[in-house]
Amino acid sequence: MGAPPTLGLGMPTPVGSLIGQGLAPTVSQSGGSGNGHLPDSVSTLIFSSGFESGYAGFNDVADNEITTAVALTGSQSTRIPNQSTGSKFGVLTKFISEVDEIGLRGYAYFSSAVSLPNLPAGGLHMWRAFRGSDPNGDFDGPIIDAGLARARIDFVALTAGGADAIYEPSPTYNPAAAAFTDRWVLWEVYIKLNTPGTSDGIVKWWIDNEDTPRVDISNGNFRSVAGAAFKINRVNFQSNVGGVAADWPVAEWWAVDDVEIWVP
Ligand SMILES: [Ca+2]
Repeated sequence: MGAPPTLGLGMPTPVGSLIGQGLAPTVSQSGGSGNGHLPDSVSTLIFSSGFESGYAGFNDVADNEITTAVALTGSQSTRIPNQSTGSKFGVLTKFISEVDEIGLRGYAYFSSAVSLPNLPAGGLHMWRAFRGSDPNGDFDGPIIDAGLARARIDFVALTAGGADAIYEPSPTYNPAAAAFTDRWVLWEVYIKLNTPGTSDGIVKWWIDNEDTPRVDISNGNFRSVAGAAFKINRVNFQSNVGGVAADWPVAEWWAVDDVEIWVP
């Protein structure tokens, strides 16, 4: 096998993303001290992975693949195939100590060959930050409405109480659109759970190192059960593609590289 193709052409320098390679996170992007656009309240880096040593440090890995087909840094990333056959359900979980707020950074790669079909009861579930399933924060790809084949953030409160909510990026972000395919796209996500019973939860989602977050809300209500302390205790950097067995081309996949978890 020859040298793996890395996708450096035409991309911005992946600043702040080299810690998975054993390098110190000394390069800073705007708006933070090494944590990019994430606020200073989540300035402690507790986990990073560039996948050069496989899935070291992850607590749960299923059906994902280490690949040299694409890589942002180093020679490897991880990719998830679709699960339309029912035999695939990608999970890449990192358990963490409970927190009320969290920052996630990492790079996503979608090939222009990915169709991201809208599925009647599924879609592409990309990143998840949650405690078990309550509350459950998804970063979803295609959604139910065929006219809305774009990414969104979907919070499901479940037994944590609160209110389910969907946050659509503005402007629209469709990871399968030509502007975002065949290259690595930086995602930065900040979540601060609300004071139970008060709608003061924060969600921000930056794409492509843009200064303005495409999702920027400060009135989230993800938990309301009196006395309960539903917190974030895990992150799925890859979840499942498909959600249901449907007409998703078997060969399709998307990739992730250089992921980071930041906490207070
Ligand atoms: Ca890598």
